[in-house]
Parts: sequence; C-alpha cells; structure tokens
Amino acid sequence: MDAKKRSTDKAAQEMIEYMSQAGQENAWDRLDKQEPQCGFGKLGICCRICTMGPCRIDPFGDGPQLGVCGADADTIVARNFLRAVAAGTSAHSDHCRTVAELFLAAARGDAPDYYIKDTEKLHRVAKEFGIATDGRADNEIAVELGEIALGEFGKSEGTQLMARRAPEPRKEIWKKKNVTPRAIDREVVEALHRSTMGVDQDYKSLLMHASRTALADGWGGSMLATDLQDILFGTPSPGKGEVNLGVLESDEVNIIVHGHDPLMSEIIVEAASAPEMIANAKAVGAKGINVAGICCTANELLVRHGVPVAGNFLCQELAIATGAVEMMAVDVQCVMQGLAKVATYYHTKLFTTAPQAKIPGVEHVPLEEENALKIAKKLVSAAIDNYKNRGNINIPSEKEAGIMGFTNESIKYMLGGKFRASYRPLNDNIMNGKIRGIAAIVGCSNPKVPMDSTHTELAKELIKKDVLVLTTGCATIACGKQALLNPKDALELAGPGLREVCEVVGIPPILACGSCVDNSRLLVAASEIVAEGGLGEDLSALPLAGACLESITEKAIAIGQYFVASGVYVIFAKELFPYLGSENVKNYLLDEVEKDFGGRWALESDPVRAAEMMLEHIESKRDSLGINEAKERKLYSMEDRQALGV
Ligand code: XCC
Ligand code: SF4
Repeated sequence: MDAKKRSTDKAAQEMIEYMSQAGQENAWDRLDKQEPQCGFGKLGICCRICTMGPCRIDPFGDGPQLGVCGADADTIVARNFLRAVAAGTSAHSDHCRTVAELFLAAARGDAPDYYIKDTEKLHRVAKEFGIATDGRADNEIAVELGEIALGEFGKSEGTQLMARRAPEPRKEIWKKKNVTPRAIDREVVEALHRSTMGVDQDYKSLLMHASRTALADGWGGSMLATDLQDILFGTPSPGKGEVNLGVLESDEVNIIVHGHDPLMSEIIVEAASAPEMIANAKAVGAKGINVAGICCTANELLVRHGVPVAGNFLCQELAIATGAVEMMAVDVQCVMQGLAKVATYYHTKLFTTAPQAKIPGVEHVPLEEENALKIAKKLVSAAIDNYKNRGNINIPSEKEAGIMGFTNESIKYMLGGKFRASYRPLNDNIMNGKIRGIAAIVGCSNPKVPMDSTHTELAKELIKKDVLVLTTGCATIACGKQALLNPKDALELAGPGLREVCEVVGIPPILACGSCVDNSRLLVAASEIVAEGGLGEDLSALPLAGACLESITEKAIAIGQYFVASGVYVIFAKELFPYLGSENVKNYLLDEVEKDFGGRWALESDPVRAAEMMLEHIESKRDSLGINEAKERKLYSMEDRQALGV
C-alpha cells in the first residue's frame, strides 16, 4: 500500500497510512480486493435487463455477438448509457423535488424553521415564470412558485420552464431534434421504458433520448434545485472558507454533514450555533461546536455560510478515522455504506436523515418539516453527549483557505458593479484575447485515480494558458485543498492576460461555483455571456470546454450529456467511461453527436493532454468567431461603404 499513489493530498495520505496501520479498511482497500474488475462491465457490454439473460457480448468477436433477445453491442451499450443518464437525472431531480416540497411548505407556513431568504431572486424567478408579483406578499408569490416548481416534475403537457433560459438558436436545435425536455419524471420513466427488453433497439434513438433526459436534469431538476435553494437559503456570494481535514478542531465538538441535499444540514448549522447548544458543549468540556461538511452538502454550506469543508468524496471514511468526529449526519448520494463499519472503530455517531436513504445499523432520524430545528437540536445534542466518549484523536494539520461561492449573479456583479452588473468586461477580455476562454472543471474523486491529482493539475494548466476556470463539486474541494482557491496563490500560477483581468476586476482565476446541481449555474452564466454579445449566437459558439477527469457516479454521465447536448465539448477520463464496447455508440458520442448538438465527448485521462485538447477546442472556437485574427484597420472604399449600407 502506497499512500502517495492513493492521494496527492497530504492529509489524506496521513490518514490512509493511519487506517492501514490500524487494520481498518477503506475504499482503496476494497478496490484492491475487487481487482481485476469485470472487463465486460468496463466496456458496457453486459446486460441483465431481463431474465433470459444476463447476457454479454464478446468484445474480441469470437464469442457471442448477440444477447438472447438478439440485442447487439450497440443496443446494450446505448441502453446502459441511457440508464446511467436516467439515474443521474433522478438523483439531481429527486433532490430538487425535496427542496421544492420544503420550499412550498415554508411558503405556506407549514415549515416554521425555514423562511425565504432571497426575496429579490424570488421576484426575479417568479416573473420569469409568469407569476404576478405586483402588490403581492412574498409568501403568496412563493406558494405559486413552489406549486409551479413541483409541477415541473409531473406536468402532463409542455416543456421545462427553465429551458427557456437557453439562447434562441439552442432552443431551435432542441426543437428540431425533438429533445426539449418535458416533465422530468416523464423523461426518466420514458428512458427506463425505452431501455427495457424489446423496446427501443436503435442505438441512435436511445442516445437521442439520453440527450432529452439529461437536458431535463441540467435545464430542469438541477437548475430548479439551485434557484429554489438560493431563494430559500440565500444566493451565495463570494466569501472565505477553509478546506481539508485540518478544519476539524481538537477541543470542540465536531459535527460532519455529508451528502447533497442541504435541507437538514442548513438547520444543523443553525442548531449548532444556538446559545444553549454551545453552553451544553462547554458544560461537557468542549470549547464549542464545529460543523464541517463533506461532498456537495459541504459545497452548499460553504458557499452560503462559509462552513468549513473537511474533504471531498474519498475523505468521508478518513474523517471518521481522525477519532475527532462526534457525529456525522448524512443525507443523500455519495454516502459510502463503508462509513457504518469505520464508525464502529470509533465513537462517532452516524445518522441517516433523508427518507430515501437508510443504512443497516445506522440510526435513522428523518427530517420533519414541521419540527426541523427540534430534530436538528436532537442530533447536535447527541454529538455533544458523545464528546466524553472520544478516544485518541489524530487530526492532520493541513487546511487551506480560499474564496468560494461564485454564482452567475455574483460574477456579473464583480465584473460590472451593482448598478451595471454585466458580463461585458468578461466578453471584451475574451474578445481581445487576454482571456482565451472558459473551462469548467467538475467531478468527484475516485480511488482509481490518485485523489485530487487530475482536477488540480488540469486547473493549473488551464489558468497558466489564460483560461478562466469555473469549478463545482468535489473538484472544487480538490482545488481548495491545494490552495488553488486562494486568489493570491492561484494568481501566481495564472498566465499574464488572465492575471491582469483578474486583478483589475477582483476575481480569482479559479471560481468555486458550488455543488454539482450548481453546474446549472454554468449553463445560465454561459447563456448570459452569449446574450451579452460578441461571442456568437449560441452556447456552441463560445470558447468554452468542460472536463471531468475524476468521476464516479451516474450523475457525472447525466451532467456530461447535458453539457454535450447544450453544445459544449466535454472531456472525460477514458477508463471511467464504461460505454466503449460498441464502435457505433463510441463514434456517435465522440464525433457524430457534434452534428446534432454542436458539443461532443472526448476521452483523455492525462490532465496535461486534456488541457491541451481543451485549449485547441477553445482556439478553434475563437477562430470561428473571428476574434483571433490580427486586427488590421480596413480602409473602406466608396463601394465598400455602399455595400455596407452606411
Ligand atoms: Fe459525489 Fe457531489 Fe461526485 Fe462529489 S462531485 S463525488 S457526485 S459529491 Ni458531485
Ligand atoms: Fe439478454 Fe436481451 Fe435480456 Fe438483455 S434484454 S438480458 S440482452 S435477453
């Protein structure tokens, strides 16, 4: 076991060593035990959709080329891809539905511990949805907005309201291809239906529906989740935060919130700051209560409240192994069942809090809308009571500070000021070439890749080449751990053009934009950059590229596909893309899809090479826009002027 091969982050290396010496297993050890992993699964050519199977296609061509039903590799791989997109869309969207339900309950006064924090955004989104706002109470507007939002999941007619935010030519493309997303539930149900035995057996047709389903995520569930959360919990604005296991305190009650859905964790943060809770903590000998986050719940709390982040996905087990965590409350997604085992070695009390997510042996305390604060206080009290049970602790010292919490709103504000908030300065600096383009770095951590290495190397390569980087999810936390969200440190690594612009407008070169549902913020920002003018008419014209070199979940496939169907070039790590067992599917996703949507997938695992590919793409878009030509003053003749009609 070589901890350095498992992670590039020192704190994690230390904890990996520590767990190994203590004989405690984590994700890396379990991965070792799984090796060699199934070659059919890696290529996406196994099918167990019906009981005539499970079937698998021989990738070398000697053995069977068809499943019992006659399905070929194209169909099987395309179905697997579509099902991944559907599952990813479900994850983001079911999270959104929970938020929408609570939003509505809060607006109706049925969830007394929650209230609307950003009324400006409430009015803005309400107007966008055609809701009358003049002379109406905020709560009344919010009830109507909440009802419409919930309708987005199951409405019997019409398409996603958020998709209207896309540039006109983009909407035309979606219309022409018949992929404008309808009700979210419908797209997911149809995806599952199409991919059952004996239904859709044309890989192109299956993949086209993958686009529609993914768009229901990006321009539906995810975007709606982001906006409703902003209205309910406040729209983030850039602020300081700290990242890595060193945020755990040796002399305070440490609470970790982990997962994705901020409903419970928001209230836990509130409960932990209640004077009586702090007094109780002091009564048991602690100096206070420290709440820290892991995964996207962490991102949600960080960008809104500056709550420190203990780590990203692969840090969850390591955090417990510090022995300093009194309580961990988990909600949905990316929560390893392995936590339950690790927690048995320590005093940590683990709770599941989302009705959708339980773990055997772990106490389940579901959030109740009417009693949220009371339940949160119960959890915080359990943490305080548990402080006395602490044994030896081993908290790595590493932590880094950075600026996080950039949104479409705040970027515009920083660029143009309160009264003239606008993307104009950004567009101008892209057009004059000081900034070459924009890159999105998104994704997870995966034990198959040395933790944080690819996200951070890629980010460094890109800013060095004057590309402005926007990041979300565990990739953001990776950047944070390596001080790349610290504006001073990051600016030193930035190319001269990017650096100059960042210094003038006061933004760092890597913008931490929040959780994975907040990838929708990038879609909105890109649409507004198009609307600002000068960089083409559609998202596909922008000098923009995305990358996800460390991923784990089906959600990443859904995100990738909605970016592609929105016209964006997306690079993914080849060995984490299990859909290459069909030449036709591969050709479509890596090439032909560009004719349909202007975006496509590309596969590359090496961050330096991926950065080059993104740059090539960005420069080719700049060429097409005509902003790379050396500008010469054109002397007009009389005929030229007449031709111009001036
Ligand atoms: Fe999960 Fe969102 Fe991936 Fe991190 S980045 S491992 S999905 S927590 Ni979303
Ligand atoms: Fe096999 Fe076809 Fe059934 Fe899949 S759907 S398990 S390929 S028979």
